[in-house]
Amino acid sequence: MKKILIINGPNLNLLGKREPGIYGSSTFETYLEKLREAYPEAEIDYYQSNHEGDIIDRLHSAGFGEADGIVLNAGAYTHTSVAIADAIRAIRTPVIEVHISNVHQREEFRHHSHLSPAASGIIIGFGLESYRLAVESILKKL
Ligand code: CA2
Repeated sequence: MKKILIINGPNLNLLGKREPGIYGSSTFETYLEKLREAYPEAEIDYYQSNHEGDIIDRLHSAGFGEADGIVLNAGAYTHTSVAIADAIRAIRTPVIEVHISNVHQREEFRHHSHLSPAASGIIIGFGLESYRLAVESILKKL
């Protein structure tokens, strides 16, 4: 069974609770249940942290064999974190960068990602569906 790890970064624990106009009204936990039902052939693990170093530690622990693919929404660290970009480069497991909103329709500071050059692929702007598309891409590739 293919193992996929989804990592969500800062503030994404608030999904479904605040700003539904941008991020939708579903909690990630509810969405994850549906995702797991849609892909019974995959083991989908989930990790969320508001802390940069914890995200890096999880990338390291999953990135040398534990996971076949990682789906990462690093939240605002996307636009600031050279350290997460280095971690993506350091591990063996391919990382797909995802964003719920279309960051290119938003403020200028969200247009740049430190992570994109290190990621295997990028999926942006499809709402929570971005995660499913990333899972699909990992399963198709393997
Ligand atoms: O669109 C995305 O997925 C983002 O990664 C979300 C980040 C933002 O900083 C990026 O530019 C784009 C913010 C996540 C905040 O999530 C919230 C969810 C509900 C309520 C408040 C914040």
